[in-house]
Amino acid sequence: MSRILITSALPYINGVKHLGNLAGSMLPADVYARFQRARGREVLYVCATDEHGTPAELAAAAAGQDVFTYCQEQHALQHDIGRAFGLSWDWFGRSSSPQNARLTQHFANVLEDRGLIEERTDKLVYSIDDGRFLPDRYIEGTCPVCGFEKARGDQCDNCNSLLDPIDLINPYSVISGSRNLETRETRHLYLLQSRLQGEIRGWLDSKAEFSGLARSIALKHLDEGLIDRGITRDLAWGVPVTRGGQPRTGFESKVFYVWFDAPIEYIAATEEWAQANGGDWRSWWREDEGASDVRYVEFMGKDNVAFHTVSFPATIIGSGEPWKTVDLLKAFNWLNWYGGKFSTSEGRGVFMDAALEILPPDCWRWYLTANSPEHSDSAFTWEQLTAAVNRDLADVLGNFVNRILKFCDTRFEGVVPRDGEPGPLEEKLFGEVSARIADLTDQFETIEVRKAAQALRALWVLGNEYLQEGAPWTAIKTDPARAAVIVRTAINLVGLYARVSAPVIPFAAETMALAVGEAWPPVWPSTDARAELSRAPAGLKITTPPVLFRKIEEADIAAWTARFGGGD
Ligand code: B3M
Ligand code: ZN
Repeated sequence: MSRILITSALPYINGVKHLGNLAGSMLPADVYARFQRARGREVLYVCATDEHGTPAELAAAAAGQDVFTYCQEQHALQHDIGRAFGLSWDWFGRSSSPQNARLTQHFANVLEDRGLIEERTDKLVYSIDDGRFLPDRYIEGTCPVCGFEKARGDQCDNCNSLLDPIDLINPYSVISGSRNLETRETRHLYLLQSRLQGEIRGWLDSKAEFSGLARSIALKHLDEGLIDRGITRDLAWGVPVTRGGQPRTGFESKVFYVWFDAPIEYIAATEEWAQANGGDWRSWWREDEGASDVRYVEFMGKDNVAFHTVSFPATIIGSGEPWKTVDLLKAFNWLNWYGGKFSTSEGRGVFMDAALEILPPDCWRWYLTANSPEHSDSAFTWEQLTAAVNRDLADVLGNFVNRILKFCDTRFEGVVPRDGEPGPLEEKLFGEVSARIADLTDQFETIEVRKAAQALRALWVLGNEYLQEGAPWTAIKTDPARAAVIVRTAINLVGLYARVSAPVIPFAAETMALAVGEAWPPVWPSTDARAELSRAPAGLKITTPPVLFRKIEEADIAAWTARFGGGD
């Protein structure tokens, strides 16, 4: 498999995302994409903003903007922040694109032609004063389960029960506050997932590579029995409902449900990318047009798994057309915030924009990778962040790099020395480095995020041990040739570290690469450490970058705790 398609769950448009969103989808997807590009594979990493649905309309209203302008601005903002974090999307699209509208309408039509979509009559809440239906979050009221007074139509944020708007006690319109509500009949399209039960289960059984978490969530839904799903809503903002290219009669004031069109945007974003870059999107998505040699990997938080193992497969498998489906679904647990959850609606936690105000992107990328909420929830703490930055990045990696480059600068005029031959200490190093590269490559290849971070750190540690044992600052007084070998080898280690660290800490990696004349973008090393550690030749002029990682101090933590909370 030389072509790899990567998607990360589409961040919702209603505001800058928090670190939990980053840690559980976009960041690991980016790390994997960077690794595979360095391996020489043809990678396409697409993502997009998820722009439809009631939360977008409500957030726009709260911002005093029309939803079109709101989405445009928020998309640009999320794009810029993602780039500042080093997210190397090949395309960051928008689910409100014309490409997505066309594809969404296409799928609905094909599914209906195959008898998998049916019009049904629903009883929904209608607001007489607002003159409209109140789907999902447009209605609030008292939770029938726990009595919480601000439960939303689709879910109670207090007890997490999934709700039906008509079950709310004492409901009111979120638009006007009006309680002058009644239930009215309205027609909606249903995707008959119950008929696809057997096919979806068979499909899931054929996917040996899903993470355990992803599989168990999918099986739970299949064991409970798939239910038919309403795929339209009484809303103005979204993909219009058509039949045969014309507005569908009786659906003129309705659109497709956001969760119907959002995953289709993975395909549409590829089409957006192709149109902007002259690529061929169908060769990535159609088995009959070349996609049979594509490996498709999805990254997402566990709350999105059901939509990707049941709903989206139902859409594309149900179409009967040869669409590419996911080969490996990597699901993540939650990154928690001091005993609670990060929360966009309550502004709790650290958000991506604020994060970059206080630390460089690599610090966050390393911390969130090393402490990934991969096999269980993980908890953000300022102490852990400090340990990751100060111990791993500053003391282990940064110290090694700065120490050896400085030593070369002061004792060898910044030129890689020529003298001496590798001895037993180098032989030992070559053996250890070879084994560590093999381990790291395996962990990245199988997307074991935390283990990859451990393997990477283990490689960094070897450099410090080597300098400690070799002690070039002593050798230079008695045996300059010996010191030269050590310096030459250690400078080559810097180049190697640039290459293997690049997926996780691309900014520092580039600085390291440039300092020692290593190629950029990086090429992944073989497991032949002897060869990989002789790339920087004698006579090469190196440069000494400023300190790679600044340490976090007590005063920083005090200021951040005051600003963001936590630590109490
Ligand atoms: N937008 C994630 C969320 O907002 C959702 C993912 C869509 S992936 C197609 O929770
Ligand atoms: Zn409740």
